[in-house]
Amino acid sequence: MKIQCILATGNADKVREVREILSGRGIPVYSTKELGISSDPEETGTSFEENAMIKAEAAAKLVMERPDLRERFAPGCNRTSVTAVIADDSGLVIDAMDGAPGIQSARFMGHETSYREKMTAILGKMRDVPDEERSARFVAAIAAVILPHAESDSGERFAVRGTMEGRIGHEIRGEHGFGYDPFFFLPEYGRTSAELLPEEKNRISHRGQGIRAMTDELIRRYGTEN
Ligand code: ITT
Repeated sequence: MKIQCILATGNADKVREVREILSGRGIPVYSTKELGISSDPEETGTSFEENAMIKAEAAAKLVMERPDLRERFAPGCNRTSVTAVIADDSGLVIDAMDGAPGIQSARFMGHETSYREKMTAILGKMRDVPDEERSARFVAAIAAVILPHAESDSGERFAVRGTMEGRIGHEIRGEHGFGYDPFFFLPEYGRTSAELLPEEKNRISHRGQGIRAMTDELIRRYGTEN
């Protein structure tokens, strides 16, 4: 079956990265924004996976409520294509801070606070922490809700996870990426993830791994590469 994805996010950087990662696999990705859907459900889960599923389910519900989108992405009688509404819940887990900011990464110190301020505050807190105790990882859970093909079909759902290990550096460096990338140091590259080129980051990142695992799972369940 032909596979297509609707990416449920309000974060334009995630849309850009997911498109870059999926280009080449022939799977079209539509963002909720370009479909005219805006969903920002409360992230009440206690894990990345739960929150990713909350976002995917909320967006899938909105797609099914819009007659034009339902007809386009979940036509009752068409079994030649399958639409996965996918969502990413991600964040930075710092061991020396007991896993913070974790699932609170976007909300940490408030949405209005810039990432430069958030990173500066964390660097201050960790001033005396030696390198061997500065371990951290980016985590991305990618959840999928498969839109039903018929009234009786309840739609499958599942989630996968990707991680990228590194450590908190001592300064803010680099112009690429977004969020916490400029102080996330990758010892084997001698650079922060904001100093990697986009294709280098996508090759090793939590999101790259998560989206590739999700793509493999979709192809395994629903068909061949398009
Ligand atoms: P949506 O919920 O609409 O997808 P969001 O930005 O609110 O967008 P999250 O709740 O998943 O997304 O928060 C993820 C935060 O984790 C993100 O805003 C960054 O602060 C951080 N983060 C995740 N992936 C990152 C990456 O690749 N590089 C740097 N920071 C990242």
